[in-house]
Amino acid sequence: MLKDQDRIFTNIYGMHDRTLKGAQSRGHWDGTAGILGKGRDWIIDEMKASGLRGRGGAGFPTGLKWSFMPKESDGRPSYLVVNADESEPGTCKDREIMRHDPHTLIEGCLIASFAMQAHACYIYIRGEYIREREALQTAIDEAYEAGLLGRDACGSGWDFDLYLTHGAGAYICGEETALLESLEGRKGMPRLKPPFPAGAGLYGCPTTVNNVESIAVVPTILRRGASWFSSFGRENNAGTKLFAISGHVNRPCVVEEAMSISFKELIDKHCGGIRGGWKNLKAVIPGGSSVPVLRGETMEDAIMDFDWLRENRSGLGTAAVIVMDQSTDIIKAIWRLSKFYKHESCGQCTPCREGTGWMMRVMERLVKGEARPEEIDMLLDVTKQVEGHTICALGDAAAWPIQGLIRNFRDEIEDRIKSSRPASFIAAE
Ligand code: L3W
Ligand code: SF4
Repeated sequence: MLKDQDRIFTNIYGMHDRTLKGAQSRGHWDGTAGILGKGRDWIIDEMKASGLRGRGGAGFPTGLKWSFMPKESDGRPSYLVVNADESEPGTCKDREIMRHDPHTLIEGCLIASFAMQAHACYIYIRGEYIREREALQTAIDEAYEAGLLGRDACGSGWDFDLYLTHGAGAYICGEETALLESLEGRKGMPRLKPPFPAGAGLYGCPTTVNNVESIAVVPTILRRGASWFSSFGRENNAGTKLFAISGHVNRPCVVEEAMSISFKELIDKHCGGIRGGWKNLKAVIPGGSSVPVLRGETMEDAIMDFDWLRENRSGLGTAAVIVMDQSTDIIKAIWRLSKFYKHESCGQCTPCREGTGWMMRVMERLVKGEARPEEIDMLLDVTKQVEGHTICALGDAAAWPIQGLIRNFRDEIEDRIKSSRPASFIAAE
């Protein structure tokens, strides 16, 4: 288990003072100008050496992503954009950072922007995070007043402005290029990639989009050293990580742990175990709603990192761990996700626009037990037509949970069809 002295997020439960004074007493903003003084190459090299992989779902190496930004300006400004549009079902880790530890993020914005020669950074926060927006804005104002942001930020000689802007409830605006469209004042629809944002992002300028947690860990990594951070977790899965655990555990929580912790330790140590004991575990979605659901038996030996979960045909995603016990109607649970993705599809590409509706409707028939046996393979076929054939990852995200359901719970679907028992969801809806 991670020791308290190795936790980056020291105020994740809001037990301490979140103001600038409180943050400074916990070590934030300590020697920031000195870190900037070590130079851009040092910062990016250190981030690469730390092994940090993006915490927003895709796990792309952060230092490598920063290195894609131009070293020499071609006349266009560079930007950092922080993706705080946390909307993945089950995911509520960035919320805790912004609510209780906002200065960790703000200091990270300055350092990361400096490393990428960005004089401006935009934090795009989801519209529903009203309290978090207020907490963040208060902290930004404090940092300006203290001279930590603005002209000659922290006395470093670097001019830096930080802007907070918010979304209006669309999940798709968490996709990085839809987010940029929204920031520019247009409807949030994903752009075709390439070009990646590092080549042409915000207003056509070089831009890096990073998740809140990815940026908030930067100051501590640079203060304590890349080798300290990379000492946690297995190779290629370095660092500490926030896990948001919900569902049928005794104490749902958000907790910072070492990457590669076992699922069993994570649940026993921090959540008081599975509701009704381990035998009662039925299924787990280990990384937010976009990754395939796994059977409970598989999870008993699971290692919570990118590689183990990918090798076992799921993913770490946002590390939002959704636990379901034997009382769960798993078909109905995945149907509910289908409904979500259908609702959130931006509709610009046909396989996603039409496919999410198709998948949801067949899922509805499976829940009700009205489907014919051959519809299971037909549904699987539809998921394959959507997967990999769309502009952004929402198509994959809609397809994968259903593929996981069919792969791992086919027996239950077949039983439902055989017994044709109506599901409780008709009444619930
Ligand atoms: C330059 C290249 N840049 C990749 C950059 C790219 C992006 C990052 C990852 O997210 C995941 C999905 C779900 N040159 C590059 C390059 N990049 N190749 O690296 O890119 P990519 O395409 O692997 O993924 P993505 O589309 O950014 C998809 C997860 O996101 N997800 C989660 C959504 C919700 C939240 C939340 O609530 N916090 O994140 C939804 O699908 O796991 O795997 O920056 O530009 N050659
Ligand atoms: Fe829009 Fe779906 Fe296409 Fe993404 S995959 S661009 S959400 S229609």
